[in-house]
Amino acid sequence: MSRDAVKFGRMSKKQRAILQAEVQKLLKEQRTEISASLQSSESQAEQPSTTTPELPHSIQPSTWSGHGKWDFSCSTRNCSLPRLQLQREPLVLHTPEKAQAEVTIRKNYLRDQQHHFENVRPNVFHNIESYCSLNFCSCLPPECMVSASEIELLMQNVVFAHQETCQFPNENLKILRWETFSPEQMQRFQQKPMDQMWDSCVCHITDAIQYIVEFAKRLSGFMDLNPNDQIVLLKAGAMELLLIRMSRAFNCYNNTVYFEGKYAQLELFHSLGCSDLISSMFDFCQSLCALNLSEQEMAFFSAITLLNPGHLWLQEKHKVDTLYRKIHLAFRHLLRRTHREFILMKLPEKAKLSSICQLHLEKLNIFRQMYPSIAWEKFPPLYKELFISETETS
Ligand code: CFG
Repeated sequence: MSRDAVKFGRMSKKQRAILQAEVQKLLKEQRTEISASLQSSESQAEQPSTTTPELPHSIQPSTWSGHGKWDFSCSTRNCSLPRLQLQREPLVLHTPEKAQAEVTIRKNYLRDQQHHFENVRPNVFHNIESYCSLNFCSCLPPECMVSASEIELLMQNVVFAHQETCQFPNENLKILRWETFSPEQMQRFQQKPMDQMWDSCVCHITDAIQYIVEFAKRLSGFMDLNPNDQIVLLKAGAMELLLIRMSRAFNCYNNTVYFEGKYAQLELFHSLGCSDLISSMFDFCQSLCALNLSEQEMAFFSAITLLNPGHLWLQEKHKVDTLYRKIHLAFRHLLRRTHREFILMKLPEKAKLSSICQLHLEKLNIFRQMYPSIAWEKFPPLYKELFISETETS
């Protein structure tokens, strides 16, 4: 059976031609819209000193009440804006003075690092030697050889991108670590109707993904990729990065994850009707937690997971490949410096991450068959754009 036959079923040639033309038109429209918006936010990102960083609403100070609780309303709820383009208008995070102060601190930090790097001679020797050997191992083609200072800047870029978009400070998550839901509270979640539980989870997931899109946009080189490739990488990587990030909100000692104000055991998600998916997510977080990754390592693991040059649909694979290699090199340099090179062998395999994401797509499809209108009308546009195939979004 041909692919088209699977996609379109039995229909006349004429009917099929009409349908295919419609699908093509929709595909084209959607791609144009997404790429236009990714580009428009690119131009905003070009003036970091005059605009505040654009981050989702939920990062605003009011969301974290200071008592270790978040506001459970979903920023993506009933909002027509959040899609891959993120917000078109930058959201004001802090007062302009505070934002300016942050920019200054960051600039000074970068300048100091650069100064230190260029002027402390013994260090330079040491570093160059180490960069050279790493460059050599990574087998970069000569045109992609990276200078020591480029690696250093890349290292800072990846770490900053993560820090600035990590959604919750680690300290806040740690404070709440031992606050778990009571059996009665658990029961209340478990008795929720399936569609309602899906709805809130999808909403929280989409919120988190907005930060991931922002992380991608802040990675140097990502916005220089062609718009098709940016979308391909995000479609494939958003869920993977969410899983990696979720391990920050996972307590491996009692197997709980942060969910709506407290840490929840896997049984709490019972009414979603996908215990195999949830338990593989928990297992994944458990295995990642065992590595005790620092925030820097988490940042790099996220970046190399996102910039996977192996995707079938990439148009400029070589560009992604070069970026991937450079970031991998910077990662190895960081690990060498901190004597943590062994973790490279222990990081979860790509196949593990993709199989969980595949399972998510399968469960979503089952849910959509059960509640077609809910998935369609209530799920945030960004979630649909990422996880519901383009040919189905008509
Ligand atoms: C860590 C925790 C959260 C989101 C992201 C929002 C959440 C959802 C499953 C767990 C990236 O790291 C994250 C959680 N979160 C922020 C909230 O619960 C929340 C809000 O406004 N009030 O609370 O979403 N947790 C979460 C889904 C697990 Si799942 C169904 C995939 C096992």
